[in-house]
Amino acid sequence: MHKSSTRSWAEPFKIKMVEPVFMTNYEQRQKFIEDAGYNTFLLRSKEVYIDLLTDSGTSAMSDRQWAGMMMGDEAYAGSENFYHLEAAVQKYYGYKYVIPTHQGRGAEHLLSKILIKQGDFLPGNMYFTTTRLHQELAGGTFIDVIIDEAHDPESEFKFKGNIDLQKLKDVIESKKPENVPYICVATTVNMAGGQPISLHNLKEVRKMADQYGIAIVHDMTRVAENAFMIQQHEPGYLNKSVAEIILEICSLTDHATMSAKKDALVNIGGFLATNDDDLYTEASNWVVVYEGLHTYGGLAGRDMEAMAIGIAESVQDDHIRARVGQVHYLGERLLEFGVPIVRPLGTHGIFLDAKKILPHVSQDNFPAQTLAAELFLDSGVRAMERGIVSAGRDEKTGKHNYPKLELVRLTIPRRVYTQAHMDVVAESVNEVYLNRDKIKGLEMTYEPKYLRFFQARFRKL
Ligand code: PM9
Repeated sequence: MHKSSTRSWAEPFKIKMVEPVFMTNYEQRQKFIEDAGYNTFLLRSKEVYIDLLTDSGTSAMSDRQWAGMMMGDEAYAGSENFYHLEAAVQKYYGYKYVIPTHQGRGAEHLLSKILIKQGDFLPGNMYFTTTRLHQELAGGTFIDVIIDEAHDPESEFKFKGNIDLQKLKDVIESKKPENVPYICVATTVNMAGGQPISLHNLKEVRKMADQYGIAIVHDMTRVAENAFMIQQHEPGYLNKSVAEIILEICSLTDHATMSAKKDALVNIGGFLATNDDDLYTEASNWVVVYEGLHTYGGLAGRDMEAMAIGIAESVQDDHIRARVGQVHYLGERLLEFGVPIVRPLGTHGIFLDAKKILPHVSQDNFPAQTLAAELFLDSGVRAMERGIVSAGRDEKTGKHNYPKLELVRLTIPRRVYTQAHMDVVAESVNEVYLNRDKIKGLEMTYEPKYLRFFQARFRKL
């Protein structure tokens, strides 16, 4: 079933094994968050009740995947599981070659190293933290060419992941095509609030890329979720399966980086995929330096097997409908409470609009970081800052980057929590929202040089 239906999105699975979570009181949580420097990344997982930090590596694997793990062929070279993974990538994504990496950023590292030269420019549909850093470390500069609507949390436009073709053209012409090694296209734009790109827009981007002889690199971390949104909202796709739409998306791109810890339902793993013989040859040489041999890339055989099976499960319509259904259920509950969130609802999480919720906290006092800490204090729900802390500093001026979006991400792990958990999350967010006037901001006491959001520390003003 892949059409809109009158039936609820209920999960196409039942639960076979459970894992206890810990409930804490307010005083305990006060100590935990203070010890963690008001950074939810620095909490211990056992201090967390409902963990919505990320959907990365936090999925529940299926019985099929666990069975597959027992079939790990732990050979250094040429593991059978690598060939299963290769076959899955070819069948479900359509790319010719695959090089496994320990996770997404391993693939980003290899690709940036090979394709970017000092002084290059990389236009794309909004930055992602690790992706941009690898581009910068390789000598490149990322330029945001996403449509303006993506920066407006209230815009109801259905495809806020789209690229603004005029902005893209301007970048290519002003920087010269020879200095633009590729265009970055993310399917499901994480930092915009989990927003999809349309196939119509991607086809236009392909045309422009061909016109200038520039490649397209696909960040396919959440391609299945994007494909589901195309199926539901783009004219002409309601009768296509998610699997068919994924193949069409991938066919419009040249190379891909994948964090399999998201869509592909595994706890660790990623890959670089490409249709290009030369890039494959070079990447399969570099991977030996940084990750491992090209037939394992930092992964155990069992991890590759779980990934191959996870990829097949992730493209099923029933799976993706329930996955997005659960995220939207949480979003609808928050809308009923009147909490300001990014619209339209994203597919991997719900994003609270911290600028709107805490207008009295200036961006220099980290509204989203503050809100995430307050939510933890209220209920033990852990969320992630996606605002000025994540945006980091400008490489050249050393000043904070001031993103328009100042968001707290409630990211839903796949196949992990129940509808009742979502209710508790919505109730707690509402509680914090109702008491928002009393909330004060934070100041940073420790700032790491790279990807500061992971390890920065704060104190309450
Ligand atoms: N995303 C996330 O929580 C994990 C850590 S970063 C806070 O959203 C995209 C679109 C991602 C992504 C990771 C990566 C990197 C690339 N692209 O974490 O290295 O969302 O596997 O993937 C995280 P790895």
